[in-house]
Amino acid sequence: MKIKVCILGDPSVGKTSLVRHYTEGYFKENYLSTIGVDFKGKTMRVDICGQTKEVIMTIWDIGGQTLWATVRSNYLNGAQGVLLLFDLTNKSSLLHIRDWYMDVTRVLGKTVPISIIGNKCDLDYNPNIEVIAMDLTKQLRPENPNIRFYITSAKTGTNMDQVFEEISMDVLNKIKGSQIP
Ligand code: G3D
Ligand code: MG
Repeated sequence: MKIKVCILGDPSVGKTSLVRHYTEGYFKENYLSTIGVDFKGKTMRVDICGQTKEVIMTIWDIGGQTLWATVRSNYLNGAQGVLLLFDLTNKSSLLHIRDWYMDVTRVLGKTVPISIIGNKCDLDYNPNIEVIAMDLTKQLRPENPNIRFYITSAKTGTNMDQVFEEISMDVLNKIKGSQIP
């Protein structure tokens, strides 16, 4: 079984770093800025109804430039889970999360499991930004019950596994739920 997860957010918030650290197991400075789309896969074993199944999560890392708006629509198609990333040290990247959210729901035309992620928690940041992000998550929950909020560090790996494991479980549960007649 294969699932598709897209990661979106402003430039430089750490999308490529988070995906690479998770799928390749290390953090490296100076990645080339993502142009277009980068695909990464991760195979996981999950327990579905008492059976261990292999699930391949494909993570699509889409460049954040507005220039890529149409590319974004095309590549978001069929996304079963979405990670919206912002930088805890950059308030405007959080303020854009609502726009990213609207974009995603407009393109997909339905709600899918979404996680809002404040990245770079290894750096000093104003704790207020976390409060604002949690508020936003709460505001969106009535229309999307499968919305979560995390803080992560692509550098140290804090909460990284949890983010990817939980979004894949949410996606799988949603698939399972829709298969019940
Ligand atoms: P993007 O894919 O969202 O555009 P990148 O972002 O993954 O290219 O990361 C942008 C910059 O932030 C990179 O720095 C990267 O090393 C840094 N970065 C990403 N995640 C973290 C994190 O969790 N903690 C810290 N401290 N830095 C992070 P450079 O200097 O290479 O541009
Ligand atoms: Mg990138």
